Amino acid sequence: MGYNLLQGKTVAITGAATGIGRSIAVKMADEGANVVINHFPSEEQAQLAKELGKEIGEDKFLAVPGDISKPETGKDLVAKTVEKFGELNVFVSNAGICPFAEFTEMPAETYLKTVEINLNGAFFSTQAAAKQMKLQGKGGSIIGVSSISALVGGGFQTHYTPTKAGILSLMQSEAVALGEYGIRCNALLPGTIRTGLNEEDLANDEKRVAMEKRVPLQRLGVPDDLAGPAVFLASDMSQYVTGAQVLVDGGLFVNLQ
Ligand code: RM4
Repeated sequence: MGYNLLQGKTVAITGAATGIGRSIAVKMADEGANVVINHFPSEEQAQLAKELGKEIGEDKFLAVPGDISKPETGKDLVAKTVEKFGELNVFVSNAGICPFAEFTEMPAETYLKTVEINLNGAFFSTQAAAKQMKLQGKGGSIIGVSSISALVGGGFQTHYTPTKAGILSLMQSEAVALGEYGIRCNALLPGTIRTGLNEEDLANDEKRVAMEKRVPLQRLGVPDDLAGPAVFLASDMSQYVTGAQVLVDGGLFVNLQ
């Protein structure tokens, strides 16, 4: 059991049927929060969401399917959150894709889909969350899951890294726009975390071992490594923190060896 850091709070998390979003959902529930998740509308994701609901407890959980790239999805997620739990206190914009691709051969569709889901999805869903929090007049916390890729390049991620840099910048601007309402906006910057996003990429043992060797903590991250920092940014423990970026990368960024 946690420390009740989110007791009585209601959180909504996008892309949370798997990976980092799922780990954040479990930890926030453990800290006493009601948890609402968005997930891509597919049978597989719906089943994973159902299993998550059983783990968290149906009375504290709601799954709302929807394509996060569409403006109406964020609005629907917020509306259903308020309908079941009465308010929204924390919003985690986590949904994202990273189909690794060679730059010069990348189809336009790959670039456009990545921007639409990662950046447009973050903009529209956090806009809907902020509107609700502003209406409630009780402040709130918005967390954008950016990435170490906001700070460094990726040879097969020319479509993806700009979206992660955009999410970092979005949190900085939302922090300025929403400060007067007591709504804090911060970015989480995961390093190389083993999730479905990079399962194929890290299946290459040579690349995986090379990545592990570059990390001062001498291991790649796992989704649970993001849960604690997310709870910190969601809770009153970070009451004077807004517009900030929290690197969760085992020291990878500072190790240029
Ligand atoms: C991160 C970073 C990792 C990669 C994931 C998909 O931003 O680049 O190395 O595995 O994206």
